[in-house]
Amino acid sequence: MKPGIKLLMSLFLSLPFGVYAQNMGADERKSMEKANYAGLKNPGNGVSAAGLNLPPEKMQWWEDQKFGMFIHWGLYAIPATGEWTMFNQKIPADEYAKLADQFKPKNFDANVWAKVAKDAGMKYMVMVSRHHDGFAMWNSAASYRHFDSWETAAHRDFVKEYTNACRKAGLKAGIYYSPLDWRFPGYFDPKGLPENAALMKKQTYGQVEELMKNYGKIDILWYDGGWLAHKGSDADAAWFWEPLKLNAMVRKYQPDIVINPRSGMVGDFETNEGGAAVKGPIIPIPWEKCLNLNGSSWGYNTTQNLMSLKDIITMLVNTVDRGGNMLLNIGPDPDGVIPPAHVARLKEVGTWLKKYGESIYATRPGPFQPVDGFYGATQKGNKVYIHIVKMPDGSSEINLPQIGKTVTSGKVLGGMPIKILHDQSGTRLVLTTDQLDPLCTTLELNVK
Ligand code: H79
Repeated sequence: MKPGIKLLMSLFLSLPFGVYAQNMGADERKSMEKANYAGLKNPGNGVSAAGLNLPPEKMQWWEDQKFGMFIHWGLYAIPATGEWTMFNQKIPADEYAKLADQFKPKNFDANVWAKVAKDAGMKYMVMVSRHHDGFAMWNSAASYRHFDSWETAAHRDFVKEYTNACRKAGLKAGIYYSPLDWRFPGYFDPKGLPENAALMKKQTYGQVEELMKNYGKIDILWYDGGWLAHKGSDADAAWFWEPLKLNAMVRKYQPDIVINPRSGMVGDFETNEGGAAVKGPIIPIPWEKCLNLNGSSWGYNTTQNLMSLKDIITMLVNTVDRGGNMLLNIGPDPDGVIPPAHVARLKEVGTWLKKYGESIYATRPGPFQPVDGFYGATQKGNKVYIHIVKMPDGSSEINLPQIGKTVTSGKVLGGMPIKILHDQSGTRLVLTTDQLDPLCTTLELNVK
């Protein structure tokens, strides 16, 4: 083999997977999406059209964020049994609508939410503008039967207050929107009740347009519930919602907005929902884990299953080490207040990130593949960061495989040097037991 070709080949082989993934073309991405990645539901499913998805270079800022705040807040905060209360308890729409008379939060302040997010080390927010119950949290002319926070007791535009607060705090602003609306019988029987279903669709187009047009630059559009008749996938319902048409309209107002995959159109990123552990190899396409800080439900719930700090940090590093962002949900109470215990827990996360954020933000996964239940890695420039979520009992060493790079030195991030030994199988990192952190031992390595 010619030396030039050999050099090229070895360069290619030594490229960490994550870096390679960032540079791949649309076709390559599509075939990767079709692969079966742990935790991702139907990756790559949905309709697509040239130019409707963002090119990889326009996704870099999103991939840099790593940690965001999801907010589920609406009428369902009042019964405090979760955002599916209307459906689960079979409450008729007229009955449920009465909650709007009581929804008059005195202590809601979006700037406080933004501060809680910032103090937690979060870089973006995604607020539910309208969940499946149909109640719009803004001044929505397109709302069916004026079911919105402007034309009811609250008389406030929460989307406006929220988007303003995001920008003031320097946080990226995301909006969650549910295409489906349980108030429409046509949702449950679109073929039998096509006129009613068409009304629902008209509302969706009108409301998405309002959200994209009236609130300045929106960074993320997070659809959820593009199903029909309460079955199937979002992609199965694409014949009805016509997501290519819907999102072409979105791009007219917000050309660079990052769109999730739940409108029935292939998304700019993939989603992994729920509290299940993140496992498996690096996922080389943009993806996001979303889950609840209070495991009871997304909306405010008086039943508490608050995640421990250890669980949050483990979830975050397991996600980031596999190339994902983590969107952690809070459910403020009917008055708009985030429960104090939740604020305190988020603050602890922020304290951890102040110290170890360098190993998280703006990194890419690799060059070492994660080992489930043990460690994973991120990289940035000539630095590699190792997150040890659990050292095997009695051990204080890691054997890293060969990667075609040399680890020249290493230390506990912000702490003391560690011992590094090289042999044919790879690199051995030897720590002293007092260098082990039960929360997450984070190492910083220099590589060449
Ligand atoms: O907003 C939060 C939840 O309320 C919402 N997504 C997060 C972000 C959500 N709730 N449930 N789900 C997502 C999954 C629900 C799936 C099912 Fe079905 C609904 C199973 C049966 C009914 C989907 C629709 C699959 C079949 C029909």
